[in-house]
Amino acid sequence: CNHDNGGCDHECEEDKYDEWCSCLEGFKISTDDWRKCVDINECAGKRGDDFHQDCYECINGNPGYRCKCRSGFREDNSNNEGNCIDINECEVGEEGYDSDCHNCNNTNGSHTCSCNRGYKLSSNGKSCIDVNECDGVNGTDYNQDCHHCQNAEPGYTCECNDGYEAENSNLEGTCVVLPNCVIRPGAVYYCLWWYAG
Ligand SMILES: [Ca+2]
Ligand SMILES: [Ca+2]
Ligand SMILES: [Ca+2]
Repeated sequence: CNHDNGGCDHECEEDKYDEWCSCLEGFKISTDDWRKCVDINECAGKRGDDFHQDCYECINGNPGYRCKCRSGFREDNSNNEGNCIDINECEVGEEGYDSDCHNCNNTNGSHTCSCNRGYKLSSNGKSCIDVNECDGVNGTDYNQDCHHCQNAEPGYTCECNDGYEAENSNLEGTCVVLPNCVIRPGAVYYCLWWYAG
C-alpha cells in the first residue's frame, strides 16, 4: 500500500499477510479488476434497503442516486442518497397549507381536512366553507319551526311571523309562540294582555 496506493482506485488496506482495495461509499470493487471501483446502481437494488423507501423514481448517479418525487413530497437530493420527504400541509407556510381548513391531519403524501360544526368541505376537499342551511330542507337542514331562515356563518338564525319570537342560539334558530299569545291556523293570532294594578 505504501507504493502507488497499492494500485487501488480508492483505498488500499493491508495487514501482516495481505493487502486489498476498498471503495468509498456508493462504489464497489469491479468484478473485472479487484483494484478498480465502480458505481453501485442503487436503483437496481431493493427499495428500503438499497435506495430510500419513499423515493418515488430512483435515478442512478455516479456516485449515489437521486429521486424524483410525487406531488405531496419534497425532493431532497442534497446528498448522494436521494429522498422524497412528505410535505406537512398542516404547517403554516408549507405548500398546500390552507388556513380555511379547521382540522388538518397530515398524511404521507397528502393530508385530510375536517370542518367544525356549521361548515362543510369545499369541492377541493381542503378548505372549510359555511353551510347555507336555509338552502336546505325545512325540518332537516334547519328547524321546522323556523319561519324565515337567515343564513349566518356559521349556522343560521330565524325571523318569525307575528305572534312569535325567535330563539336563536348555538348556531340554530327556531320560532316560539309569544307568551300569552294564541296562534290560529291562517296566521291569525291573539294575545292576551293584562297589566298589573
Ligand atoms: Ca450509483
Ligand atoms: Ca403530507
Ligand atoms: Ca350557515
